Amino acid sequence: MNSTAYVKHETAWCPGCGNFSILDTLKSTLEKMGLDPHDVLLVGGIGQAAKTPQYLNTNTFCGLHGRALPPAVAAKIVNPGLTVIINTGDGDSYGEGGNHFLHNIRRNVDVAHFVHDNQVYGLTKGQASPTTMEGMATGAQPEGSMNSPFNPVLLALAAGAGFVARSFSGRPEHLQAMMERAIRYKGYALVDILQNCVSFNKLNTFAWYNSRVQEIDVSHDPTDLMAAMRLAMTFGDQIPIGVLYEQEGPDYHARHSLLQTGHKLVGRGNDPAMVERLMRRMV
Ligand SMILES: Cc1ncc(C[n+]2csc(CCOP(=O)(O)OP(=O)(O)O)c2C)c(N)n1
Ligand SMILES: [Mg+2]
Repeated sequence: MNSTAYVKHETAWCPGCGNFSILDTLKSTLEKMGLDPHDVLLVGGIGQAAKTPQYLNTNTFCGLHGRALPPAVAAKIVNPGLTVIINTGDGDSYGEGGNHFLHNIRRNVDVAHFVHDNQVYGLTKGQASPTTMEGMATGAQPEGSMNSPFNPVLLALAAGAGFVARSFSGRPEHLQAMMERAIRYKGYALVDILQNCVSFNKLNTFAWYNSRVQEIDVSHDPTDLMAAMRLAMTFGDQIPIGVLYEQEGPDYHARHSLLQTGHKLVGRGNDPAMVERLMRRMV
């Protein structure tokens, strides 16, 4: 593979944004894994995080806000040879896309989902997201967010996700290891990436995360769901980062006999005469 294959494009992010490190780490992970750009599909929704696919020259699709997962899993289902990676924000995937998040965990299509969790709506200038801490004030809610946040990694574990990890944009080596394991995992894999937003989140700053994140001890058994849940619930003075949970199980393709027997849309011949016959039958 040509190591300069993943050329980056100029971004529209603020100087100091955690997205730069996530983009660089994604690029180096894909290169380290030797994945050719034509075998990779990056999917985003809408938001600053969701622009990530637009900044690397591979196959990309940016859909609607909250709706990155449906086209991503559809592409993987019909083209199992693709490595499908989703880059979205906390608002995109935990807010407006909350239902797609929950139900695609159940579907377990083999995709890697990287949520850039800056605990705020960045693109739209600072409204509270589902992970915004209670009381956090921004220009959009000067009296502070009045809702309780939810815990995305705990939610993913409760919904049955087979791979759940947490990382931080300020620890690129750690992040690269998490990205690689998530891409290699056969099934839906979530990496919740804590990320600073210099413009709209003045509470959860780089220093705030940096002084709290701690790599999970090697003694942790990632197949132990209850231990994973305890680590997931630790989010305060200490924030454990690493693979919380990893358990093998049948993915979407393995559960569907038709897909197992090699049926796929990609590569299938195209028969315009058959389409015409079908159309005639409908009129
Ligand atoms: C259907 C729809 N609803 C709302 C919006 C407005 N909108 C665009 S991005 C966004 C929030 C982005 O927040 P997040 O996903 O956390 O990404 P960030 O910008 O923080 O990276 C919202 C509400 C939209 N474009 N489309
Ligand atoms: Mg956000």
